[in-house]
Amino acid sequence: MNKQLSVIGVPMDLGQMRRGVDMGPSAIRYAGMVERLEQLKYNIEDLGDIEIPRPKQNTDEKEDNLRNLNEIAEGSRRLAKAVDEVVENKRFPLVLGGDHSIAMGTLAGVAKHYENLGVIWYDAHGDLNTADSSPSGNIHGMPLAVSLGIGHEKLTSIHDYEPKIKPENIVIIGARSLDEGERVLIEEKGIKVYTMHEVDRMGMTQVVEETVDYLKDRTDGVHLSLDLDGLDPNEAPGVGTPVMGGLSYRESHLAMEMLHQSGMITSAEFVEVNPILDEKNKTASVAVGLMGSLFGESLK
Ligand code: HAR
Ligand code: MN
Ligand code: MN
Ligand code: MN
Repeated sequence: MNKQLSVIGVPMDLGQMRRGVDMGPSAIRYAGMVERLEQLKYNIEDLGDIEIPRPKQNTDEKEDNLRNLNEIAEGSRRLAKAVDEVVENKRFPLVLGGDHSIAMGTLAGVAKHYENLGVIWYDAHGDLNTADSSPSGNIHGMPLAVSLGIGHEKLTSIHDYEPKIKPENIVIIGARSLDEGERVLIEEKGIKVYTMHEVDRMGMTQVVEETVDYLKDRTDGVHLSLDLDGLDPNEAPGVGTPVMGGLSYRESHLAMEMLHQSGMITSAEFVEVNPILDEKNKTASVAVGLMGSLFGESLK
C-alpha cells in the first residue's frame, strides 16, 4: 500500500436533512486517526477541510428534487480538485465526510487517473437514486448514480468529464435498503451487489474473496467508499439514516484486513459520521479502528 497519505476533510451536510454530519471530519480526527496511522509508519499530511458553500435559501427548498444542488456541486468541484492533486502527487487520498454526497467529488478527482477504477461501496444503501427516483430529494442518496453519469448535468459534469466509473467495476456490500429505482438500475447495469442476505449466507470472508477476485483483473485501482451506516446501528449509532440488521464491527474489521492483504486499495473515504447523533464519539472511533485494519494493523 502507498505509505504516503493525504487526509482531506469535507464538512458537508447539505446532502441530507440532519445537521451535525459536517462535524464528522473533526470527530474522526479527535478519535485519534493520525496517531493510529502514524504507528503504522505512514507519512501523513493533513490538508485540512474543504470549504463548503452555505446555501442561500432555507434548506427545505428543493430545486427539481435536488436539495442544495448548486452548493453541493460547487463543494464537489473543490473536493475533486484537491483529490486530483493528491493522486497526481502519487499520494493516497483519505477523505473524511461529511455526508455521502462527497463521493461525487472524491471519485471525480480519483477516477481521472485510472482507465478502470474499481469502487467498493460499503453501505446500507445503494446511493443510486436520481431526482426522478429519489424518495427524499437528498443528494447523499445519489452519488453512485451520478458517478456513472446518471443524474443532473450539474453533478455528472463535475471536474469536466463523465462518466467517472463503469457499472461493471462496482461492488456494493451491506445493502439492505434499496429503493425501487435503484433496484431497476442495478438490474439494468449489472451492478454486483452483496446484500445482507448474501453476507449472512456466505460469510464476509467469501464476500471479500469474491470481491477481490472480481475486481482484480478488470481494474487498475480500487476506491473504498465506506458509509458508516453499512454497519449495524448498535455498533455505529452516529449516522443520519440508520438501518437495522447491518454489518458487525468484527465483520467490518475482517473486511478491512482482507482488503489490506489484497493490496488493491488506492484511495478511500469514510462518510456519514454524525457526532451529534453519536454516543461518546463511538462511531468516529469505529471509523478510526476500521482505518487501522485497512492500513495494515495486525494482531500478531
Ligand atoms: N435511499 C434513500 C434516499 O435516497 C436513503 C439514502 C440514504 N443515504 C445515505 N447514504 N445515508 O447511503 O433518500
Ligand atoms: Mn491529474
Ligand atoms: Mn451512502
Ligand atoms: Mn448509507
